[in-house]
Amino acid sequence: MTTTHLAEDSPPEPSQALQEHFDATIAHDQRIEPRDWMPEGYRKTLVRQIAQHAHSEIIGMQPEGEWITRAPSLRRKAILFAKVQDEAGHGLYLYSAAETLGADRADLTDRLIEGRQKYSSIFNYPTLSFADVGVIGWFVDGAAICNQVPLCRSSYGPYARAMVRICKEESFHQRQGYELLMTMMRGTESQREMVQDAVNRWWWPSLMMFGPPDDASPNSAQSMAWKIKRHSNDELRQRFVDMTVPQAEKLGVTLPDPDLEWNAERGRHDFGTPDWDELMQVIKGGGPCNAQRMERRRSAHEDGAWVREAATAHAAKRARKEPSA
Ligand code: FAQ
Repeated sequence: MTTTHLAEDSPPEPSQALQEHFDATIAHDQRIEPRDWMPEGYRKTLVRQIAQHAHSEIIGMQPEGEWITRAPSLRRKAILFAKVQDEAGHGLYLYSAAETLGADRADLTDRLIEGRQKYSSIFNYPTLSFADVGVIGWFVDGAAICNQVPLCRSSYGPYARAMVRICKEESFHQRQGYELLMTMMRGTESQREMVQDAVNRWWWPSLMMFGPPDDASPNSAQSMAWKIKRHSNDELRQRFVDMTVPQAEKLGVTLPDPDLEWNAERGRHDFGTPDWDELMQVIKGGGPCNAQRMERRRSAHEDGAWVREAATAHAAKRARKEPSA
């Protein structure tokens, strides 16, 4: 097999055999691994999605993190600490997965803090009460599970394998959120009101997490053909609604959608339309907390510069001492 270089700055033309091997691997539901040839568009799409996902986990530490010092008991503080730490871990697995595609972690971080790469819209909403911590676990981790369990079968091996562990932890996060809300619902009237208020504020943004509707999703068709994404944005949104409605009934809260009702013919719930203009506004940086989230991320990155410098110096010293290590 040979490849032909057309120009210095253009990638080599793939041989037909390489393309056919890639197509057959996808068609047979086998995994593409870092050593395999892959089309440049496939690699770029993966770096885009995995980086956005990693950034979301890292920025996603902020809304709940704000409550660590204000958690109402030592037990709740320890649980929240562990959850936020898990999110940092998820970000690190995902940056590692992006590195297997040739991306550079420092460059990805620069792209985030310079606003050149996105992170999930959901993390641009404020956490106004401790009930928000429970609702984030229930809705946001619940939505993440619906979206990410199918990614465990994504065609790119390192991403799919990272998702297995991440999904296990997200399931635990969702349960802790629901358990917290159950506890609050068994409490005082004002605690029940706090839960309902948090549900009202987080429901629609959670539906928006799945992305724009299918007919306005420019990336879905190609990502699904490559089996990076296994289901469309609307299909996953529907699954989330169907999963969450009985949980809301059990909890004793009302989901804030007058159009939400069971459709016996479809065997699924009908529901109202999210405010897509709001989603676009938040994605473009105009959400309630975008500026604050980015400012905190930038200052955390600057504050951590000395750690990165020390770690690099230490690694260089070790390499000089143990050249084969
Ligand atoms: N927010 O053509 P599509 C979590 C962008 S992790 C911001 O449909 P695609 C854990 C999209 O990037 C949550 N941007 O795009 C946790 C694209 O822009 P581009 C993150 C959005 O990629 C829990 C454009 O709009 N999860 O929650 C959003 O096929 C609790 C057009 O959209 C993942 O990243 C949005 N909501 O589908 C942490 C999962 N939606 O790049 C802490 C993996 C769309 O062309 C606490 N990602 N955009 O300029 C995915 O499944 C997909 O990337 C989608 C978007 C479904 C998010």
